Amino acid sequence: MFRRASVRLFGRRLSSSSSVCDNPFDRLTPLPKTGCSVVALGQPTAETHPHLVRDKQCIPGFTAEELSKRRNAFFALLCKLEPSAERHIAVIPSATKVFMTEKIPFSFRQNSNFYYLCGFSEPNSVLVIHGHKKETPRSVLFVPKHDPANELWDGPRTGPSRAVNLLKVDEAYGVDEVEKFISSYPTAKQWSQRTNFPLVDHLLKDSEPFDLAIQKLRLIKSSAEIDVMQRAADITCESLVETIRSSHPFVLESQMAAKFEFECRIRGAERLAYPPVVAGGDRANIIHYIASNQCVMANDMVLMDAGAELHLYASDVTRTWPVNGKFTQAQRDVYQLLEEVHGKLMLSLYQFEYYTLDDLFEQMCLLIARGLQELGIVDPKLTSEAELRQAGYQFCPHHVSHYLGMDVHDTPLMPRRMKLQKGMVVTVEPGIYIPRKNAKVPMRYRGLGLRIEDDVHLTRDGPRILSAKCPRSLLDIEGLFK
Ligand SMILES: [Mn+2]
Repeated sequence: MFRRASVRLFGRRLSSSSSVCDNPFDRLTPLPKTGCSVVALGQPTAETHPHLVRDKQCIPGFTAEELSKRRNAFFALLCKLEPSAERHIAVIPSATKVFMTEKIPFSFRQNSNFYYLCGFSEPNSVLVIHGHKKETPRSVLFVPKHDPANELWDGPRTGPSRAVNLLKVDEAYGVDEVEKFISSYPTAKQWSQRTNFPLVDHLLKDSEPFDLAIQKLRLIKSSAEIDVMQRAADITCESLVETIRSSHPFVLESQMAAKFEFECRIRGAERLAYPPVVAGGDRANIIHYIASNQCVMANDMVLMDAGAELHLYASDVTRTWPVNGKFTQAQRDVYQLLEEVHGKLMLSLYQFEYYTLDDLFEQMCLLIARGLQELGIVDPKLTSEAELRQAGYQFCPHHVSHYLGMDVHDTPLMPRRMKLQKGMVVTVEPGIYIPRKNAKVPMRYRGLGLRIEDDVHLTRDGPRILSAKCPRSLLDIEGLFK
């Protein structure tokens, strides 16, 4: 932006080679020859945003073929769920625009199911997948039509015909035609998702939710999805490292939250995947502490649970560290125990096919209780596993894991008591929480709250930690301050 010396301001003379397409990415990825003559759509394309969408992809990270395979697999699952029905019609609404205050929208995030199945990025749209159970289903997209007055404010819309070209759905129409399409559709088993899209809700009174089918699909990630999730995790890890390094006694939680978000966004994340928890000292014992408005005392640790979202895929990482760069002996005792628990859970994941997430949770509770017995925090007389698990649970009120994907708590209908499978991404997040008011434990441990959380891809060769780039061991964390 600042390197073209011949550009003068106030319209006097612009260098002949400068253009509105001049951007900081052109040194990384040359813009195509057609440059500015390419029509901008309502979402990035390989032509207009080559730094986001690679050749052969229709949306960042994914090809139209992959999206089409997802739709076919989704339809096949619906047919399997209701084999007696000859025809099926599934209506998948997009997210709608939500307003913060008069005419001021919240920044838009597409509905995950809708985007997973078709990749369309605009609000107020509907995807319909329909057909006979013995045939390949057809996909019809209903999207906002071109409207110069609206596009003046909100930017270009893709419109029906270009949506077909870009996303390779079978047909597309203006969204005002969806009602006619659905009401004139022959008798079929109807599937939909509960939504705040009134149009779709009143048309589909007899429909059944398709959530189970879509979540079954989304639970197992493709290699393209893993690529995006790996990049999201890398962004998170690099940003966490920068945030840890920049912390110091009396740092404000809000400064660390801002630092983290800044580091994520300059690395390409569109937003954070969830409001981060940045909790100094005893506040780490409030599991969903998101106020982040306090100052962290010199000898306190900070617990930070945060993740970048990249191309609608989440990462979710937690680290706990002393803001002065050196663990006290009490912090060290508990941190080392937690690190060991984390390590043992990761070892179990080498045989993930024999375990469920609930099994891992029970393991965590037992390991925490045994470790805390050694520290004189849990009653040494407890010996039965059931008693110990119960005692451990008192120090970690949350689960040790959830599935991760486009949503942070991804595919929530998939039970945590099902055996783990290749292709899943799960978090591993043991924690130990000792609120200051817990008068039953030795004074030096009161007010400590710790969690270590990583994102783990389960592969044929065992667990692969997507968030490995962020140091986890006590020594490595202290090393970040040297
Ligand atoms: Mn988590």
